Amino acid sequence: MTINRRRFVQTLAGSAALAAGVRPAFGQPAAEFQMKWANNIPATHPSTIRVKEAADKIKAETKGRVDIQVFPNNQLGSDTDMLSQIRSGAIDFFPLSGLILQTLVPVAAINGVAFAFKDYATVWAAMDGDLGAFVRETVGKTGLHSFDRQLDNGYRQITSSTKPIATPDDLKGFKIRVPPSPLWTSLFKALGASPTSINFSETYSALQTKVVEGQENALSLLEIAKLYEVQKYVSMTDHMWDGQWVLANGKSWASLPKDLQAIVTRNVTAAVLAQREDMAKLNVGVEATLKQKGMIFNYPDKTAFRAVLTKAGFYEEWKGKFGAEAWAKLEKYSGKLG
Ligand code: X2X
Repeated sequence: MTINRRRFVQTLAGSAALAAGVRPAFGQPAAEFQMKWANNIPATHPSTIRVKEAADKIKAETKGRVDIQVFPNNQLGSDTDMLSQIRSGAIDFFPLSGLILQTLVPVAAINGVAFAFKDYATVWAAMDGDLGAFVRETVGKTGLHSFDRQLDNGYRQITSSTKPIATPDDLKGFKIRVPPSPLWTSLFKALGASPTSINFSETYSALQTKVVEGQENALSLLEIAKLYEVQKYVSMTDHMWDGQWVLANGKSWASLPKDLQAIVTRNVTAAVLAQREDMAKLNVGVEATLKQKGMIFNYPDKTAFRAVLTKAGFYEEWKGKFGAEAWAKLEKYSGKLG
C-alpha cells in the first residue's frame, strides 16, 4: 500500500493536534473514492497526459469525492501484472491492448487481424461501431467494465537492429519481440519469424541486450519510449492497428454512485477523443523526427506479406477461432480477408 503525501501530512497534523489536545485545524479529508489508474506508457505520451487532465477535472467536478491517481510507465508492473491487478481490484482503471486482453477475452484481439483496416476512418467506424460493441459486451461478462472508446496506439511497423525487413523472406528466423498475446505470436510465426512474448516493460532492455533483434510498434511510441536508441531500421509494414480498451474493475466501478460514474465517463471519453487527435498530430512529423535520430526507413510491398499470411492459413485459423459472427462484423469493414 502506498502512503500518499496528503495522508502523511494529515498524520503529522493529527499527531501534532493530539499532542496539543485539539482537533486538527488543517489538512484535507481523504477523498471518498481514492482510485488508481495504471498504464504501460511513458508519462509524456498523450495517453497519460490526457488522463491526468481528466483526473484533475474529475476531482474538481466531483468536489474532491473522486481522486484518481495516475501511475504511468509500468510503475505498478507489466501489462501481465496490471491485468491481474485490475481483475483483483488492486487497481481501478487500466488501458490495455485488446490483443493482450485476448488471454481473458478471446474476441478482444479481433482488431489485430493483419491488414484489416485500410485507414483510420475505417478503424473508428469499426471500433466505435458494431465490431467494438461486440467486443465490449464480451468484456462486460468477465467482471470488468470497459469504457466505450479505445485509445489510439497506432499502426504498427517492424523495427530491427540488424537489417531492414524488405520482403517476407527477411523475416525468416528473425528474432522479434511481440506483446504477450496468442494472435501476435501466431501472426509472426505465420510470417516465418521467431517471435518471443515480452511485456513492454522489458522491451527496451531486451532490444538493448539483443535478446531479440526487433520489435513492432507505432512510430509515435518509438519516439516517446526512445526505442530509436536501440533500433536502427524501420520497415513500414502497417501490418496492424492497435488500440487500448480503457478497463475498470467491475466492483470498484459499481461502487461509484451513478452521478459520479457519469462524471468519470464523460471525462474519460473526452480524454480519449483528445488523445486520438494528439496522436494524429504526432503522426504528421514523427517519421522525420526518427530519421533525424538516425533511423533508416524502407517501404515494403505490403501485399507480399498478406499473401504469405493467406498461404500459411493465418486468416482461416483466426476466422475459426473468432467465429462466424465476429468475423462477419470484421469483414464488414475490412473486406474479404484471406
Ligand atoms: O506492448 C506494446 O508494444 C504496446 C505498448 O504497444 C502495447 O501496449 C501493445
